[in-house]
Amino acid sequence: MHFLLGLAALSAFAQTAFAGYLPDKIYGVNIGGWLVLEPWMLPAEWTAMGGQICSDCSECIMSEWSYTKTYPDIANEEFAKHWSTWFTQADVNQLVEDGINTARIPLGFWIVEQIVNRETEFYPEGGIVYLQQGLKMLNDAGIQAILDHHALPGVQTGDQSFTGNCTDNVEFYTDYNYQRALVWTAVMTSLTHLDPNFDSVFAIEAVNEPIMDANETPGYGTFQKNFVDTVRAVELTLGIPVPGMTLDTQISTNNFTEALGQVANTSTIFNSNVKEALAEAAPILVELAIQLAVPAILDTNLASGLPSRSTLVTTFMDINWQYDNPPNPADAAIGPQGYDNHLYYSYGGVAAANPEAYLESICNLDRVQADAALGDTPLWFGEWGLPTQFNATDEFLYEWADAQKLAYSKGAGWIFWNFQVEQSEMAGNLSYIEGVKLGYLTKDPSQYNNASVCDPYYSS
Ligand SMILES: *[C@@H]1O[C@H](CO)[C@@H](O)[C@H](O)[C@H]1NC(C)=O
Ligand SMILES: *[C@@H]1O[C@H](CO)[C@@H](O)[C@H](O)[C@H]1NC(C)=O
Ligand SMILES: *[C@@H]1O[C@H](CO)[C@@H](O)[C@H](O)[C@H]1NC(C)=O
Ligand SMILES: *[C@@H]1O[C@H](CO)[C@@H](O)[C@H](O)[C@H]1NC(C)=O
Ligand SMILES: *[C@@H]1O[C@H](CO)[C@@H](O)[C@H](O)[C@H]1NC(C)=O
Ligand SMILES: CC(=O)N[C@H]1CO[C@H](CO)[C@@H](O)[C@@H]1O
Repeated sequence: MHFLLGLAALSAFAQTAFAGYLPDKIYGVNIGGWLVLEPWMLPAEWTAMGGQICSDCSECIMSEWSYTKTYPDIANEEFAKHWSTWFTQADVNQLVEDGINTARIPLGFWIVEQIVNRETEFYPEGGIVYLQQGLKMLNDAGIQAILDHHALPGVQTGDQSFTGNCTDNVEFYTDYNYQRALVWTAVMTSLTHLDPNFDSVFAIEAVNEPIMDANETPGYGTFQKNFVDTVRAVELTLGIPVPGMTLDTQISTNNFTEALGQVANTSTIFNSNVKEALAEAAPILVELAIQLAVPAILDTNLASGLPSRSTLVTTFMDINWQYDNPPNPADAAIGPQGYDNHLYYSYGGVAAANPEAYLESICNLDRVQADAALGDTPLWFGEWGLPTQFNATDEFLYEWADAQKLAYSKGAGWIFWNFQVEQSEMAGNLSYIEGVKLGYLTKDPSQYNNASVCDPYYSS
């Protein structure tokens, strides 16, 4: 049967399946510290595993890379324990009770194990199965998910555990690593549309926190376009309508991975980077079809409702994340796209280190308008938290939570960092679940302890 005709015939009976659906307002949490382990968030567990904590993370065993290099024989097993205990059904139940509608899931490139260069790159294996299970829990709970490419091949920013390898050797902004990120993107887009466990995924984020100085991110604008094209190429191959784009390949198979190969071989609407990514993703998906038990990858007649699915929301850090004449991700958009900005006051450089200055700053935040003026809308705040540079009183933390939620809700909403942290002094005030228990964060995330908190601070 002809691939596309087969899908069209099926669609009449298909149930509605969702992708690309943006909640009215995002009230979200990050599932951080899970599939990208940041040791500072769980120092007791990390040191019990054999890791170390030091002030410069490149100087000790303080990243997944250095841990796996040090303990090659036990890393997979130790991480499997972590993956199965850090984020559980009990956590999902708690998030439902707390009214959370969105989860941003930080992922490393190594979750697609086939793109890891095992000679030089050291990462645990097996995470993808836990991702599938976690997404199923979220989907069953009605919580939507963003797949966040948080730790990029080659490391996207220096000296951070959150890139997987704490190093000043930043190599993401090269052809080789951009290409691997596109393969990752093709694989994740395919799984999202073909594995029912991924049904809760509505967005895929290209690059978490690239270097802010655009002079140090050569080729990033081209990558943005290739990222969107890769997502859309997979979707067109599946028969999912993409606004303003038509596939020029006759697909003559129900075997999706073979169809990817046909598009890679004959399409003239995608460039060679995108087509190579499709071709490289195909054999990886054949393996994942078996590992994750997703028969629809090999026979899309088994996938229901593809034509009724909608395109994913491609997502980037906003243009104002960078300076020095950055590329505008809005120029890459084809179909629905979202923008992410992160704001932490505790590192300094945003406002003077006192409560009044913090409130004056956040209450007059203009990032949503500034981005919208450049086409970067809808904007959500994909990371924020309650930490401060001073010893905050409880009274201030109530105001600080309310004022930030007010500011971020002027855009598409907010995603707190993090759903939980280990209960230790080091990681204080970063747990959403704990913050709700203590009352700083309201039980209903759309509410405020005091919705007038900003009134004395508005400057106009
Ligand atoms: C990872 O970090 C090590 C140092 O810990 C460094 O030698 C290596 O080049 C880094 N790899 C990448 C891809 O940055
Ligand atoms: C589907 O196509 C792939 C090539 O991409 C091939 O390896 C696989 O055997 C095919 N599967 C089936 C069930 O025909
Ligand atoms: C694509 O082209 C390559 C090289 O000519 C060929 O080996 C492969 O079978 C083709 N794939 C498909 C799916 O047509
Ligand atoms: C916060 O309080 C702790 C202990 O009470 C103290 O050691 C520290 O210096 C204080 N920090 C600031 C920034 O005031
Ligand atoms: C809410 O905040 C405003 C502004 O600071 C204040 O005037 C008002 O008294 C507060 N309301 C409550 C119930 O605390
Ligand atoms: C959850 C948490 O750690 N809350 C703490 C935040 O900071 C205030 C003030 O320092 C503490 O009182 C809370 O216990």
